[in-house]
Amino acid sequence: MIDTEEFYKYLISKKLDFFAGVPDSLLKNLCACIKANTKTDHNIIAANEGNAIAMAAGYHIASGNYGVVYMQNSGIGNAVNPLLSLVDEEVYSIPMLLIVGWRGEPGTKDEPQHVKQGKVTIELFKTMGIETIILDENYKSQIDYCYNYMKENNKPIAVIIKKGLFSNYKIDMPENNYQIKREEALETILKCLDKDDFVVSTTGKTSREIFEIRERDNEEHSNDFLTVGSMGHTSSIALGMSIGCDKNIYCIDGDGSFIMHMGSFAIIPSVASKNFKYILINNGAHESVGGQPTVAFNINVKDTLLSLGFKNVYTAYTKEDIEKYMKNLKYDKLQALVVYTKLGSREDLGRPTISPVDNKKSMMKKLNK
Ligand SMILES: Cc1ncc(C[n+]2csc(CCOP(=O)(O)OP(=O)(O)O)c2C)c(N)n1
Repeated sequence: MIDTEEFYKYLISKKLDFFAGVPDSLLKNLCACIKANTKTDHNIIAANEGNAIAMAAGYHIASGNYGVVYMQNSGIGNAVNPLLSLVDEEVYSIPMLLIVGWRGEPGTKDEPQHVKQGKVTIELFKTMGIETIILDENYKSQIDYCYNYMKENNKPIAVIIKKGLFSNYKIDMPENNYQIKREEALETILKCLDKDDFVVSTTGKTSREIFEIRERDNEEHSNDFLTVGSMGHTSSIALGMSIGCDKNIYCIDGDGSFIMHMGSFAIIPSVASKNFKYILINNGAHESVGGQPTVAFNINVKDTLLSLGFKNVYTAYTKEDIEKYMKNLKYDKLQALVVYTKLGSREDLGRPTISPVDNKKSMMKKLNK
């Protein structure tokens, strides 16, 4: 195990003091330490991992220093384009240190959405010509090596982080004054749906909670598409479904996911049919992976959606608000509901026990009969 604070201090001693990235559960202690000790314009929680690569590139161009980008290996997909067409040695040749959480490491047990990504993580970097180092207790010499490598080669280099590598660091979950928890909001939303309504729910604890609510209530899972991976794409999956059938499709999104691929909301109003219903659970944080803040409380989500072409956007703070506005969402218009919730989830929250393929099959059977 590595002492998280000592590791952070070592990075700073090497002038590796500009951070950008998307939080990850394996990096939650490191992310908490970076956040607690770094000024805000030197730790940018990015919309997505590709943006973080681009910020580190810009920072290097302007300062000559090397940026540090942290991400879960799921984020490699978002990062590939700027890694290959911006920072690659055959393009602008820009060095940066990548810190990558290794979910789905072969030989360990992990969730289905991490298994393939975990298997190909090292190979993906190899294919991109990016050297990888699996970080361990000898981190000082490994970071020295990375530093010299960046200096000599003007290329990115990645350190890969195994589960449990970083010691605990106090995680300060941001507080807010909202009244209900995400799980209570989800229970209320699900109760308001008809048997014929379908749900596409976002990555992280939202889908886990929906799964458990259905289990507890002895309900089937075939109406819920639990988007276990592919963070940020829930709204586009729901859009495709709403075009592919005439059922009401309720997208239940999180603010981190909404922001990750916000561009999709420029497209949705231009094509969405009236059966596309959007619900955003806004807790202002990446709660599922350690509560790192998002910028969702700084932006006016309602006005943003209205300006993009949504006809009505309702704002809910209580169960009663949700019940009231869920009735309105049934009308044939492009509408959205933004539910403001506090942070926190059950300690004993489980994970879906049906496989993603079985989840999809049962939904397709129901939709196509
Ligand atoms: C591309 C990608 N980057 C990062 C992650 C790790 N991750 C899983 S859930 C999550 C947070 C989602 O935040 P939000 O949508 O606000 O939902 P909340 O957890 O607050 O309910 C993150 C960052 C991921 N799964 N995929």
